[in-house]
Amino acid sequence: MRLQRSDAARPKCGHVHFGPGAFFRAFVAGYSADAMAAHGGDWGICAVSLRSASVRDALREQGWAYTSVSCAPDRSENRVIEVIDEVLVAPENPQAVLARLCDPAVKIVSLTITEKGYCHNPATGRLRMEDADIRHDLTVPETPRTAIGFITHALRARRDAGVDAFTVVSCDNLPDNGALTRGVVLEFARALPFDLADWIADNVRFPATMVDRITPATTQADIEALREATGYLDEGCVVHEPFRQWVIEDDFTGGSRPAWDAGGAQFVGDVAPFELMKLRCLNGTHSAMAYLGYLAGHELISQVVGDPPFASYIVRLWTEEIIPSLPTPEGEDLPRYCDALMERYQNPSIQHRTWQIAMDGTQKLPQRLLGTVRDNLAAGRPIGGLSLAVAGWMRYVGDVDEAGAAIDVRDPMAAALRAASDSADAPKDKAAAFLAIADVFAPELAQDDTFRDAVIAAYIGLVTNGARAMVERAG
Ligand code: CS2
Repeated sequence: MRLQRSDAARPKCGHVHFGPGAFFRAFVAGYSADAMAAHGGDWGICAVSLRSASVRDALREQGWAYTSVSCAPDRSENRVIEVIDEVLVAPENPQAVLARLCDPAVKIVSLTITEKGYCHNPATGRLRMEDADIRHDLTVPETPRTAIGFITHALRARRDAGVDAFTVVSCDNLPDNGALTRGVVLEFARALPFDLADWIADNVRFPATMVDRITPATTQADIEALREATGYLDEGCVVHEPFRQWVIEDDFTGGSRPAWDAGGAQFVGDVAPFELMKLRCLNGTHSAMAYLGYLAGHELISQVVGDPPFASYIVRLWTEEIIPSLPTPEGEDLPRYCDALMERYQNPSIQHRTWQIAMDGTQKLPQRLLGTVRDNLAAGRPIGGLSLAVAGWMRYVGDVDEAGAAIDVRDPMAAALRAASDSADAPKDKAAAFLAIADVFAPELAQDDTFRDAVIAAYIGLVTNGARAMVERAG
């Protein structure tokens, strides 16, 4: 038997979301369910996939309902979420997506499209005008391919029809994600032959957010375990930790938004300190563990932190290099935040693969590790642990692990990484070739002697001694 949606009344659609993957279903949709359970409202969600049809195909027969499985170390809880109205697959019917975005009832457009979905240069935050999909979207407005193209063309249609703008809510792990999204949308709008950018600048709100819930990709084993426990088949289920935190800048067009605070979302004036805390403490150590842990043969994050030298390395990264770089957000205590993080990483019920987190490193490194390095260099603080993580990334994207087996490197810049790796033989020259990738390393950083020396030495150390030995030294 397949999971079926209940007969409860369906909210009308007021929200379009790009990126219907596991994180959206475990996070944004859950908060919307809480908001509507507490206060009603027509905040049903039209979810849009920019590529694959798999989520649509999994959810359609279930009336778009699915199970959110919350896994604590010792127990799990299932909750059926019924807030999705439909899932559109953009490449199959881009006009349907545009039509939905132009519906005056739609007040919110949110995004979990991952870092690369913004088509920006990770080192500068600027839109990559040379991106093939952006070029397409600039010239063929009827059938956009990117979220940026859909949003901007829909905003133009709304303006022309005299319909109010929607609010654009980025929920990706990018620094100042609201301003970044606004920046790329405005750059895109300025490159169009319509007078649109000023209207967007004046009328569209792009609140910043900090999002947090560890949600590994759903596996077949998760689907089977849920079937065992419930008796129904749910191919759209998501498995995540109990913890969640959503901090949102309270800046919405006409104040129109779901009461996400009913589920505990925090509406604040300034998200930046929260975002910095989360990106550097959580995502920074996640990436460090992904590269170095994978190289040392660990498949899961819980195994990485279960290996004592890794646990001490991570604690040392927090206490000596990351926490000193951060302002304390209101209501937070940074050492306690990191203690809680360690417990979250240890959760044995969360099967989070190092390989999954290692993906798309070129898009992640700047905000997760390099910003901290830059701040520490300016303040004369240590960077040894961070440099080892950066060198770990270089070693990882070099294609072979320590046992000589090929690594399946997934990155939109895979070709440039391969070219850098192939351009030299000696480890120190290879590391230098990676440092020369300007889309990742801003020139001031790549030319900083302290950083260069630390990364090159760590890279040579990794080649000579292996990841675990280097982590042991650093901890
Ligand atoms: C992870 C994040 O895959 C990754 O790169 O670091 O997805 C992480 O699990 C989330 O940001 C947690 O909120």
